[in-house]
Formats: sequence, structure tokens, C-alpha cells
Amino acid sequence: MSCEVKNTKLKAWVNEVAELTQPDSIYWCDGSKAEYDRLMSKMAASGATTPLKKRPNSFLFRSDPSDVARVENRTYISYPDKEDAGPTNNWVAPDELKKTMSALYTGCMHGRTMYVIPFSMAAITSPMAKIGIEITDSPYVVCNMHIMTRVGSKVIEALGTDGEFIPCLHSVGAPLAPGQKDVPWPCAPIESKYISHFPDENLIWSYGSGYGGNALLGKKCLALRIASAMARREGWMAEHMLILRLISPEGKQYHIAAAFPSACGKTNLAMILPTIEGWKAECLGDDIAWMKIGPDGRLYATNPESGFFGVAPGTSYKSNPMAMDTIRENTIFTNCALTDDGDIWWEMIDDPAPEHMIDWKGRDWSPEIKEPAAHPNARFTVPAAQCPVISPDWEKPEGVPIDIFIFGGRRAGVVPLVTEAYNWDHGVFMGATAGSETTAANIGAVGNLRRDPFAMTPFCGYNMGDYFAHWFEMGDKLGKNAPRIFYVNWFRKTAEGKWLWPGFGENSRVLKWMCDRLEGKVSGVATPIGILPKEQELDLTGLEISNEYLHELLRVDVEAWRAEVPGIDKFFAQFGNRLPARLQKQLEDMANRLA
Ligand code: OXD
Ligand code: MN
Repeated sequence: MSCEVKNTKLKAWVNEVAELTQPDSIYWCDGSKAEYDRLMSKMAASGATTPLKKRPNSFLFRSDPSDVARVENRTYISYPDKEDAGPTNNWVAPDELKKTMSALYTGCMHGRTMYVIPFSMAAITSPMAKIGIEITDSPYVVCNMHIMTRVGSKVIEALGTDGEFIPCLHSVGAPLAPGQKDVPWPCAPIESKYISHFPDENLIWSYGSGYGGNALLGKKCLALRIASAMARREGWMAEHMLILRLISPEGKQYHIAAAFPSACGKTNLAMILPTIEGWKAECLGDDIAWMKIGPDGRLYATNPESGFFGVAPGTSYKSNPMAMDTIRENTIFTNCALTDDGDIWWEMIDDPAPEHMIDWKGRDWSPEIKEPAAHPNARFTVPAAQCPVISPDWEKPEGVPIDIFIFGGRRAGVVPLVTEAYNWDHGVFMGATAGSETTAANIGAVGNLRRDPFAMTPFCGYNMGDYFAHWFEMGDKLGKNAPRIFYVNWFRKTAEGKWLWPGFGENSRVLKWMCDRLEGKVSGVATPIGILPKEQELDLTGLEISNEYLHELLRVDVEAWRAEVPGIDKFFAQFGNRLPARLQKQLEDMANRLA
């Protein structure tokens, strides 16, 4: 580390953690390329990673087969009072959780280096920036954090002697006895994994997993769970949303923030290439938006991350050409398949599966093998700056003013292609009732409807009922400057199971209608569930779609919507007296409009 650490609290915390975890050595990360290259070379030499011949400065990691995704059932929101965590979070009291985890942390870094990673979420010059310090015993985590956050000595300088930081403690939970050889992907068994958050103290403790959202603590843990609780206290918003700029042929910019549950094409929309003549899009973020009311009363959004940690399978030049161009170099791949010529491969990438590969478990794979060659949650980690359509303003300290919020989900029936909310409260109702049918990528029977309010179920750091109330409060503060709210469903099918809408770049047609609504160019049509486009209002130039399909995409199935009401009522009931009356009223209003 090129600068001296002067922050008293930081020095004390690092010493305290070292005493508890007993690493062989302590290393302060400076965020430099030399540091990244050194750690990668060391991991390549030990067999923890494979450098890819076909992609410059890119590496493939294979996780332990038990450590492949976020572990929601081992994720805790710990307040003294269980009610403050609410019905959608796992809870253990802070004292008890700390006792259990302190026992696990005792001596857990034996035989390993303890890395101290100073990082900033959002550009350090942004008024929204928050500083975190992650302590980890995983060099894989250090390299991923280099990409996903701003790591470096500048952060230590910014902290000064008494600056505030969010302590993020992480261990893979696999101490080494003297002389014991390490494995390529150390981690602890599922029953001793804990991803714990103490929002009252702005504190994160993670143990036992080396994987993505469990281990890169700036992302889901800090930028969503802890940040959502801070945002509520401080009057801003931390949301699971992509940020996108749409530019009309006249050069007018519209900023959109959109929330979708997983497997609904969020990263694809973030990097959309519009198919309508003259319209352009720029990406500002693919996963998280921090938003604050600016001096002009509008809501400004910043992406706190500096990289993309995207799901690889399904990504192709057809579904997301800009992502494919982003990951040509300087990328960390995790749990993808390895081709014989030294490239990665995954299901639904453009090229057919070669005759021979090494699968994500490190075994020989050939097309007769029925298991997928890449894990369905295989990932790429890549710097956002490499995206060909990254906005020139993506790091603008004050962020960009949001015009439009979009919520959505995956529904084979019932939900039309696009619906605009009548007003903010109705939009909050749309966000609160967002849901998706489970796909093969989720646990549970395929086709079951799962409500995932604001796509925040696994990421809300406090009682979801209070979170709904916070949305209403933000709307009250924003007043006439509040973004307009829309709900989309790209996934409606015919009775025979065929997609009605082509999706991908064609979704720009729906985004254009939203902009036309903002400009007052189209009136739409009022229905019991919100405002829908008149068929002629959608710009379908150059798209082949039958009238029958279009009609079905925009049909409000009143019977099916009536049937939704009891399910929503039951879903709301779990929040008891924390459910805002304004939300219940929205349900009643919709039921009345449907009657
Ligand atoms: C993600 C997620 O990894 O939402 O972004 O699970
Ligand atoms: Mn996400």
C-alpha cells in the first residue's frame, strides 16, 4: 500500500480481525494492475484458475460443486427485533449470530493471507459514494472486487483519520493445517455458511462461501441490503435496477431504471440495441441503482458498481451482442465449460457444442452427456468500461435524472406487454405485486407464480412492509418530478406455448411508447389494470407480427385479473400492520375497477 493508513477505527478493526482469524500474513490491496496480475499468476500456478488462450488476460475458475450461487436460506438480516427484519428475511438475533460466527471465524485464516480491500461503491467523487473495507482470505475475491468496485489507495486517503467505512468481513472458512495442500476452490459446507447483515451497525459478516453474491460483499450485501436500510434512514433509494439511457432521433435523452426478478433478461435490456430507426441506447448499469433527489427536485441515479457480474448461459450474439463484445478480454469466467482450443463455452452461446470440452466440474464432456457443460449460474466478471454501449456519463458523480421506472416479470398469461400506472401509488402497487413464473433456473415447480416485490425479496435489508412505505414517502417528496411507472411482460405466450413477442432489441418499441406517453404524443387506453397502448400506438415498422398476436399481447383478461386479487390479498397479509394502508387501497381500487 503506497499510502499510510491513518484511520484509527480501521487499524483497530483490522488488528481485531487478524487476532480472531489468525492469518499467516496481512496484505493491504492497492487496486493496481500489477497486484491483479500477480494474484492471477499465483492462482494459475497453483491450479486454481486456467488462463484462456483465446481471450487476452482472461481466466476460468471452477468452483466447488457445492458453492455455485447465492445461498438465500443462509442469508440473515439481524436486528435485535425480528419484526424489523420482516417476514421475507431470515433472522437470528445479533448477539447469538455473532457468537456462532465468532466461533467459526476463530483461527479460520490459518495458513492463508488476509487481504484488506479498501473499496468505494460509486465513483469516489460522487456525493453518493460509500466506502467499504472488505477483509477476505480469497485472492479470487480480491480480483473480482478489482473489477466490480473501485479498489485502491485513494479510498484510504479519502478515509483520513476518522472517515466512516462499512466493515465487510469475509472468509471462505477453510483453514489450512501446517503443510496441508490447498484445494482449487476452498469453502465450508452449506450448514456452516452464513451471509449476515447487521444493518443497525452497517456491518457485514460472511463465512463459508467463495461465490459471487456471498463473497463479493460490495454487491448484494453492501449496495443492496445494507444500503437499502441506510437509504430508508437517510431518505434515498437503493434498488435492484438496471439504468439505461434511451436517445430519440431528435437527440432527446430519457433515463430508465428497471427492476426484474432473475431470468427475465435484465442484463439484455441494460445493453439493448434498439431496432427502431434512429433510436439509440446507452448502458449505465445492469444490476443496482442508488437514487437520490437532486437540487432540482428530480431523482438522480448512479450505478454503485464498476463491473458486470453476469449470468453466462443464454448470453449470445442473438440475446445480448453488446455483452458478448464486452467479454472478449480482461474477463473472469466462473463455472463455464472449457473448449480444447482454450476458450469458454456455455449453453445457448452462438456456436454449437464442440465434440469435446471440459465441463464446469473439470470432467471430459461430449454431446452425448446429458448434463449441461456450463453450470446454469456460470458467470462472467468484466469491467463496465469495456461495454461498447457504456454511456459516456456512467460515472457522472451526480448520476442521471430518472424519467421512467419499469417493473416486470415472466408470465405466460394474464399480464399484457406493457401497462402504465395511473399514478405513483398505483406504480408502487405494480412494483409490490411484481411476480414471475418459476423457470428451470429457480427452485420450485416450473410455472409456479412467485411474487418478488420490486425484485428485492432477497435484497431488502429491513421489513418489506416498511420498504413499501418508503416508496410512498419518496413519491410524496418527488411530487410532480416523480418518474412515471410502467409494468412489462415480454414473455406472454399463445395457448400453444409460442412467444407472442420477439423480445430483445424489439423491446425498444415498447420503450418508445413509454417516451411517447411522457411527451403526451399518445393517449393510450384506460383499463382496470392501468393504461395500455392502443394497437396503432406501438411503432411496429419493419416488424412482422400478426394482428392476432398483437391483440393478444395487449388484451386485458378481466377474469384472469379478478382471479389474481385473492392471491395478492394473501401475499399482502403476511406484512400485518407494517403493510401501508395505501397499498391495500390500491388492491381494493383495482378489484373495484375489475368488478
Ligand atoms: C444477481 C442476482 O446475481 O440478482 O445479480 O442474483
Ligand atoms: Mn441482481
